[in-house]
Amino acid sequence: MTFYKFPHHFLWGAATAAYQIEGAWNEDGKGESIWDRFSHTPGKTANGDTGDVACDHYHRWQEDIALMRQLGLKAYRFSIAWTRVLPLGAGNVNPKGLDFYDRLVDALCAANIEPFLTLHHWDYPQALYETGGWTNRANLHYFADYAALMAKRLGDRVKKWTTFNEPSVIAWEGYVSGEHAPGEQDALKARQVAHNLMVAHGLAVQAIRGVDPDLEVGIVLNQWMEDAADNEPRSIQNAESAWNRSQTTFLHPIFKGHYHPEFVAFAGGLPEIQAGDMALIAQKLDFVGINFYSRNLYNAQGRVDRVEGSEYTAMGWEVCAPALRRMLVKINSEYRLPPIYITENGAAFPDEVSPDGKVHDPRRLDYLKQHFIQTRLAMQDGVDVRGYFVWSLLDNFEWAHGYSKRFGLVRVDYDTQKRTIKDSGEWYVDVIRRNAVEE
Ligand code: IFM
Repeated sequence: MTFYKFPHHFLWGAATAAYQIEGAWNEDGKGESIWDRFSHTPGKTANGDTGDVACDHYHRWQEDIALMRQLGLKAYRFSIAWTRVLPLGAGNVNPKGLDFYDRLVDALCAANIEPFLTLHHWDYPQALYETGGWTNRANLHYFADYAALMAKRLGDRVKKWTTFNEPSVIAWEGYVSGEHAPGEQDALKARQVAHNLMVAHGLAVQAIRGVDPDLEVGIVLNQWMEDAADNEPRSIQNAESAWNRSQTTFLHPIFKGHYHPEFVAFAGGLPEIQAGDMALIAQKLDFVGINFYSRNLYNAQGRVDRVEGSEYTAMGWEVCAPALRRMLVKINSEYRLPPIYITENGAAFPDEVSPDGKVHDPRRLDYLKQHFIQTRLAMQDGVDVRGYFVWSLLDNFEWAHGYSKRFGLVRVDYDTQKRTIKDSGEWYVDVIRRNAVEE
């Protein structure tokens, strides 16, 4: 039996995002987001599912905080629905929206759970989209205004702020594959969106620090590992090029101040960059959030579709925890990084409620255990990881997959909104209590 002890102040938490759990899509003055519009468009999501009700967290947040307490969470990562506080994305503020997050943060603090806030987790204001969205430079300043508004209101209690969740998904799924809102398919536009998101990130970092220089600001990037299947030079080269093309997109500009040449070649050239952009993007951050789920594997011929002998989650993602350690060590050696938080990690599996009323989810439990262990090993390798947020607290709306994929530590019955802590959640209680994982 090996015992993996974590440092004293390690921040164990769970994560969610507004559109995936809140529901109340048009209540109390909330404005329309691109995800409201997209999910209401026939054919865009599995089963026509929408986030209209989701986990009804907007009405059940107290019950959900009670669950967080039961789990013993030290921190909770959540996002603000931009259009709940600024229905049109800019201009008139909706006091009821601000009050909602105010109450939520108060209750988290009262429960001794540290709030860890994401400003934008994909639910972009429809009204701003109609004025050019992320491709309109003027709109980037509205994101900074929104950041300042939230920092003024919550900055006395929320100390850790992130600007964007997974900008790559916003750009590529939203503007290349079109599988996410707003559902466009225009690679050149996507490249510009990716760059403009970085500019908006830089403006928001300044805006938050303008409100209070002591607030800690970061961004959340999703990083996959790109592994070589063997020692063949071609396999190694294929993995390395894949990394340079797709995993450096945001790490490079943020931590080196320029785009990786292989990313630029892959994207068909540089986006339009204005004077001062790169310095704005490369501002020093207080921490970086890393989301990790899986890896890609390459042999001499190219990407391996299905890895023989490997387990796959319901998302079709290979389970490979050692890839998390390799990825952390790689980014740590290639960039001068601030402290890292694993801001998302978890797995979707087709859970069932057993006759005993419980959800026995040994595969999710094992997935988490292996990833916690690999993180601890990466820390021993010198990577400064300060905390870990399991994705997700609750089963929730998994974007284009609707409610068909369950990631939660807590099961949600969408007919009754009943919450049931799964075995993985019960196990997590113990991990947090002992601040250790045992294998
Ligand atoms: O549900 C998403 C989340 O919104 C962003 N990161 C990946 C998760 C699982 O796909």
